[in-house]
Amino acid sequence: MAAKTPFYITTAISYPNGAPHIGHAYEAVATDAIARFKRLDGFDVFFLTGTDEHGQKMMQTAAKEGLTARQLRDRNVPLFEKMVERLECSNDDFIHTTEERHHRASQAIWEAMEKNGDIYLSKYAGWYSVRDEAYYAEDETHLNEHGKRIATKTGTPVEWVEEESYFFRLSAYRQKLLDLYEKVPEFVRPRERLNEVASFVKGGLQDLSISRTTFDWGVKVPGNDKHIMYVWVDALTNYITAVDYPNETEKFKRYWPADLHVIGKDIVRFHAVYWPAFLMSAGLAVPKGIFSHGFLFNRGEKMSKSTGNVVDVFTMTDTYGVDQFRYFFLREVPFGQDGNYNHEAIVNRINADLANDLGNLAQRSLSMIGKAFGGVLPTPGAFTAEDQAILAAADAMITTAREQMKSYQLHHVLNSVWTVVAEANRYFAGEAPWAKAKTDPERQGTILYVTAEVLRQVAILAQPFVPSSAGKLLDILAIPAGERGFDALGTRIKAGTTLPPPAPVFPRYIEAEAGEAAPAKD
Ligand code: ME8
Repeated sequence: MAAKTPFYITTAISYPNGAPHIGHAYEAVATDAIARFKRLDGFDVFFLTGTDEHGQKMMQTAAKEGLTARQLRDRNVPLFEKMVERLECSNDDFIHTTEERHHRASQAIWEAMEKNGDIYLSKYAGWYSVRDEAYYAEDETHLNEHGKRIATKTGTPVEWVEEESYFFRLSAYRQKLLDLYEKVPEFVRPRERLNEVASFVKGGLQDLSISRTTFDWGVKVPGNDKHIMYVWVDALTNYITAVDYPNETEKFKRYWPADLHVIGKDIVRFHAVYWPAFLMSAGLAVPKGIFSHGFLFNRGEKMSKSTGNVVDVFTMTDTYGVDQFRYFFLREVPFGQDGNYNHEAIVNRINADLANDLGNLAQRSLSMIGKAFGGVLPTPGAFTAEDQAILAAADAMITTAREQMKSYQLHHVLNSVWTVVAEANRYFAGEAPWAKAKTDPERQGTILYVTAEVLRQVAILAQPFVPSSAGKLLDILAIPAGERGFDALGTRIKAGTTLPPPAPVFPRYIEAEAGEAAPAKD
């Protein structure tokens, strides 16, 4: 067997200063869908997620709640672990930046940058937003109507900071970064995001303040205990900590540089400017790509912990079901753009696409095999033009999906698969196998065989997006565990196999009566 190609993929690491919100959940499921797709397509995937536990934001929230940063971390981090589990993410590791391995890696990259002459001690005087954990130049801020200074881009309050600080010579990386963007145009996707970053860098780069002296919640600067690293230096380093940096192990050599960092659009600058500059300085390879997804809005409103407008992820998945939640967001929101959601839109997708289009087709065709053929998948006769057309549409899905996946167009992949589901429904209705039971049982068997084969291919391709339900569908099609990868798409379902009794895969969402909670869907 040929050696598998490695594929290292990460989410951003979340700040656990509150409970996980829908933005965190969205990023986790989108990244998981890519990871699962690649695994099914024969790649050796390493998928990392985790929590970003240091920084002033954690300290500030903790203080407000009368806790220490560590107590806040201990309370909230398990919720993030529970979230990825609940969402059925297939991550291979979950990193905590408070771990010892991570402190070691952060100090090692610092030392490597220092050795390269890129770190110097000076004094910082300027604006800082704790909520964004970001420094802002004066012209990136303004006074609001209450006379309070805020960051113009994000609307968060900024405070004046004046203290001794280590600096990273970011200004020296302007041309190297521009060369990188030019040479690797897919370094940041979607393309507009790369253009924004490139024009920011073209405008000139200031050296970056990378340490603070006024608190101690973070990674200590090697050789100077008074200083704590700027949280973004340590946060970005998580991506190499998880592959054993600073040890050049087999794992490190195999997976670094990462293939893809999946992040939200608000943190592109940190990933596309600071991160490659740190890595170049430390003599390490830069990641192959960054994908910036959009923001989710509840009926058009931005949700965040700070504005208090958070829809609880656990309540949502209890209400709609995990696969239903995953399907909705990955299908509805063009990956890379902002998206809206509301109850009606979610229910509509669940009932139309999942329960009706796919669920009913599976239920009707497989229970007909049960009744008319004793649950044994019939051997097909000669294929008609209609059979060949629907089989060809199913066979073509993988090529289309791979192409769409090259630019991580998850919503297009789902759209292509569900277009075939719609065609299969038209085929089934047009061929009317129920009407052939008495007149032409062989033809009925062929139609049911073809339908089962299309369902098999659809289920295999749906696995990255709706893993449990697609798994159930493959179970009732009696597809063995070893035949669920994309390499099995080139084969045909085996006639003569005894199928288990079909169980419903996608239940309908039924509105609860007023005053009652809606039923859990899985
Ligand atoms: O930024 N919709 O953490 P974070 C979609 N710790 N995505 C959203 C979102 C929303 N409403 N709100 C946030 C951080 N996100 C840093 C990352 S990585 C080395 C350090 C996304 O908890 C956001 O864009 O504020 C980011 O990718 C992720 O959730 C974590 O956000």
